[in-house]
Amino acid sequence: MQKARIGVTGLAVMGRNLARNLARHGHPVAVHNRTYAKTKALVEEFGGEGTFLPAQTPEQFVESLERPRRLVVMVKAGGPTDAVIDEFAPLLEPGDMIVDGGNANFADTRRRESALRDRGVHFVGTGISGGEEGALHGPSIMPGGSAESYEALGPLLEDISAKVDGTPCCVHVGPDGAGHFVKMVHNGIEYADMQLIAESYDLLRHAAGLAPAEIAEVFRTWNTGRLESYLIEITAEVLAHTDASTGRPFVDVVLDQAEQKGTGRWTVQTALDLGVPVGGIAEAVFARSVSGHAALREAARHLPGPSRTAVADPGFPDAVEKALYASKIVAYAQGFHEIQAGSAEYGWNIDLGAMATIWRGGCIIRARFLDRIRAAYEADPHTPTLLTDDHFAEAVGDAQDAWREVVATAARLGVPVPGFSTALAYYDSLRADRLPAALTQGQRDFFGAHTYRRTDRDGSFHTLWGGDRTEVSA
Ligand code: NBP
Repeated sequence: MQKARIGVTGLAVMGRNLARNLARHGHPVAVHNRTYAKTKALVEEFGGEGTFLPAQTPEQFVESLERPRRLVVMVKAGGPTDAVIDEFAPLLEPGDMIVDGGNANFADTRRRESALRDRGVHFVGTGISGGEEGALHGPSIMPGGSAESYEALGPLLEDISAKVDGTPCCVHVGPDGAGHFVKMVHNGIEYADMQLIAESYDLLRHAAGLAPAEIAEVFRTWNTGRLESYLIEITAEVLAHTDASTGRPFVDVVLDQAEQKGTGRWTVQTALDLGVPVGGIAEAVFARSVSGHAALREAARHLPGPSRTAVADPGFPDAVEKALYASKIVAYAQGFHEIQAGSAEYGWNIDLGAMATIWRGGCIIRARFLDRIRAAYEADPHTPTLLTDDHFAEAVGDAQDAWREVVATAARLGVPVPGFSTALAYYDSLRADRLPAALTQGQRDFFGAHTYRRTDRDGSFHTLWGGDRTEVSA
């Protein structure tokens, strides 16, 4: 009986396309789904694309895989993933691998990896980005798990991943939950990137007074320069689109309430736990949240705003481009800081430059810009922030006047730019000689005797605020 090199269980959009991608690359692939109809439909529709071995039961599926078994799970994250693991794990033998390609929380992945390790089964939490198109034509793949499992899986995953300049967009990220952690931060950065683009659109529309079709042209121009990216490209497409039933710009007939599935929120929650400031990502998550609070917005709609409503400066779109580029550098610097902190906390030893390399293709945030980040980490793998890299420092330095002007204009005209503003505040906080945190420490010592350190000598101190205000060592 012919054996499959790899198997995919869970054949909704992602699993089906991943299985087809594997088959198209000449890898015999076993396919299974809880409901057999999906398996049958896949083989009937796409059987000609390669060798598919359909299985009706988990036993048949496991039996059809060559050893060590490579079993990819592409089901809904959360409970369904646990249910599938519980179903398949008893059928596996030491050395076999379960690859979870869903959007799992990295903490769940760590728990699952540890439980399966005790049984000798490798659990490989793997981030896969690029949506259904990416899964079919080449996604960006972020596998965690053991180095040993990557030896058996890596060549297959690299084969089906996107390629940029011949380099696969797939690399072993690190042990246990490292792959899903990095995928989570990737999605958080994606939220920030989308929010900054949305603010740029809003400014061009409501501050510069351009129509959606005109703004589409601005984005098309930007896409020929340093901002070139998949997200800028599709922004131009969406803005140029006309609604067929009304003849109005498509963007004007879409309800302005953004949804989210959770990875952006996890990125922020995790950043809070790690003590990493990721304001750009947090504001993006909050901006979606604000948009969704319909009753709150309705109640506040009558609140007064500024009387001036537009700018006349023809150079404004160029200034917005600069503000967007600078804010984007900040958001990515924050995301990479979070990966650096997670890697240190969990002992993953993640190569940050390699993450930028595998995000250059296949995934939603793919962009020319990522090559710059790769180069920055190549120049200094331990740089505390991308902002001090020569290229980025110069780019932000050149952009800063325009960036400040854009944020000030937005404030004057009442256009909300939480992403631009928080990015600028972060930049100014990092470069400040002195922060008002000194005052905060004084207040904390005053009301809670929390103590403070001094600039001129070592140790911790407390001032006797309720007494004669002398200072004592703490
Ligand atoms: P869904 O997330 O919609 O999940 C549907 C699949 O899960 C079906 O195969 C379904 O089987 C199976 N399933 C469920 Br639901 N409960 C199950 C259970 N208790 N036991 C066994 N199977 C169960 O599919 P998707 O959109 O293809 O996404 C798959 C994974 O990839 C998710 O984790 C998702 O977060 C992740 N992801 C998705 C995208 C994207 O663009 N869609 C991008 C990146 C990552 P059934 O057919 O029998 O109901």
